[in-house]
Amino acid sequence: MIDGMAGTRDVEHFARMVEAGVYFVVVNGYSGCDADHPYSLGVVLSTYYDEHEADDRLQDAYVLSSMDYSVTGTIDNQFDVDIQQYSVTKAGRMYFTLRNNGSNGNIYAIELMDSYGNSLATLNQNKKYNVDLPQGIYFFKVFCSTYGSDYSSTYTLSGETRSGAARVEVTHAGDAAHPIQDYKDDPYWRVYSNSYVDGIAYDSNGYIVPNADISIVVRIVDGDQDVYANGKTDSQGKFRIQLNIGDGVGQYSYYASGISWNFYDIVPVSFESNGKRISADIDHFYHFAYQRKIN
Ligand SMILES: [Ca+2]
Ligand SMILES: [Ca+2]
Repeated sequence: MIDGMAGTRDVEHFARMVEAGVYFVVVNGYSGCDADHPYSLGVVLSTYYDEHEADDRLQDAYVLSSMDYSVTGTIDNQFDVDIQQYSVTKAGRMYFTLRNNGSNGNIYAIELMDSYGNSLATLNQNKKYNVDLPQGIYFFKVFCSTYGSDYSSTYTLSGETRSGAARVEVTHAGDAAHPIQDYKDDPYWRVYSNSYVDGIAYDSNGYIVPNADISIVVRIVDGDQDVYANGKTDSQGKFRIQLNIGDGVGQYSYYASGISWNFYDIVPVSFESNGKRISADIDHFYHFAYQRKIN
């Protein structure tokens, strides 16, 4: 039924779906003989397997076919491991999480492996990870670091890989059609607490970057703190990211003749992609604070 087992010094492990019946397991030495060191063999039958079984070896891995993935499964017995294969088609930063969906008994863990099955890292459940990876094929091995016999509880492995951009152009931000000319010194895009920022991301050669990671960093006056807003570009290299920066404090004011006083801040804005600062065609926003109507 199974042939071509890996010949290694490691623990060999496999799973197969079987019909009811009688089965035989034959153990051979892969090479040589050693009378002093016994092997041990364990077999377990499980009827609670998940839909992706059997996926316990690299060659039986369940293939994650899209760049954004989410797979839910169970570790249904003490021997079970679930292996997923994932292709990084363009070098980038992979973001992923292994979530424990409420099991108190099982503690899940994940091993990230290269295309040969060499371990790159072993990581914990319920944490967000990111790792920069070159193009290639990778494997995730989900297992229980502690198995609490919780055979029906599920884990969810989800993640994605984002490309790095080198530069962004902001095409629009806030409520006005154009950067506001009237205030302080330069024209600035006028943004509010929850404004959207639209733009395009490019690589260092000037080509648009689809699926690029984009973070907007606004240094607001209130608390003198950096506030991040994160998103990614679409297939055309365009992004649309919503800010969540609260109202400005009103360091400056502008008198709109006979109508109102507008209070605002001019705040530094910068951009990052996969954690690295990148260049941009703007460096400040007009950050609206409040308005006083003139009666
Ligand atoms: Ca499983
Ligand atoms: Ca499995």
